[in-house]
Amino acid sequence: MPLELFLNATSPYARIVRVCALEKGLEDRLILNWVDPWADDAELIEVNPNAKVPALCCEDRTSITETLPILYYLDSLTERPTLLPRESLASVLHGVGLGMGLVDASFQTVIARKYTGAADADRSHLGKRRLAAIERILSRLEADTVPRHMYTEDAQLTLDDIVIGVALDYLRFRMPVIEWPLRFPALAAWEDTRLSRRSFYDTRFTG
Ligand SMILES: N[C@@H](CCC(=O)N[C@@H](CS)C(=O)NCC(=O)O)C(=O)O
Repeated sequence: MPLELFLNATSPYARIVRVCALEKGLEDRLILNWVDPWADDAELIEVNPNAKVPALCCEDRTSITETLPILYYLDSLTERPTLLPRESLASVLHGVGLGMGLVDASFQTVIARKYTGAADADRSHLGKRRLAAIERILSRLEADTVPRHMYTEDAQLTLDDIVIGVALDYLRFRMPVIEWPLRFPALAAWEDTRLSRRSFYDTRFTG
């Protein structure tokens, strides 16, 4: 059986997994099962009782839920390229943590706005904390001296490049008024070439 990824098109979490699968050269071993996680899809719930995407069915039909364990598993499937190089593990995971934090704060903001209205969501105690977290993480990423790979065709990306890259794209897609590229020039220069990378282009957010 091939690997089976449950996903939807606008999920930043699922996109991170897809980019990683492409970077690992796993596309021929992977089938994509498009589902609506909000529709109580029985097949998804069977694989993930938490009813969230992404969820992965492995070749032996073991299911793995949650983005980071899925990424860890995908990275283990081939030795090269590795998304988690041992020699720079701490700095890669530093970026992965910040990027996942940015995804979480942005996605929760988008969902809260959708279900309770933007004004109420953003004025709530939790809403203010989420927006403040987005600002602080962007500032930290801008100031970070950690070297990241440019998205040129021959670069070997690591997991931090992928998670932070998708997080920034998600903000641009769902929260454009933040205008982060205008306010954080180092990040903007870094991400400038991202869509020339096939894994990012083929999985770009649309709609
Ligand atoms: N902690 C999870 C978050 C995944 C998540 O929230 N996925 C969203 C789509 S972007 C979802 O499926 N939401 C459906 C729901 O919350 O019921 C992960 O890291 O994978």
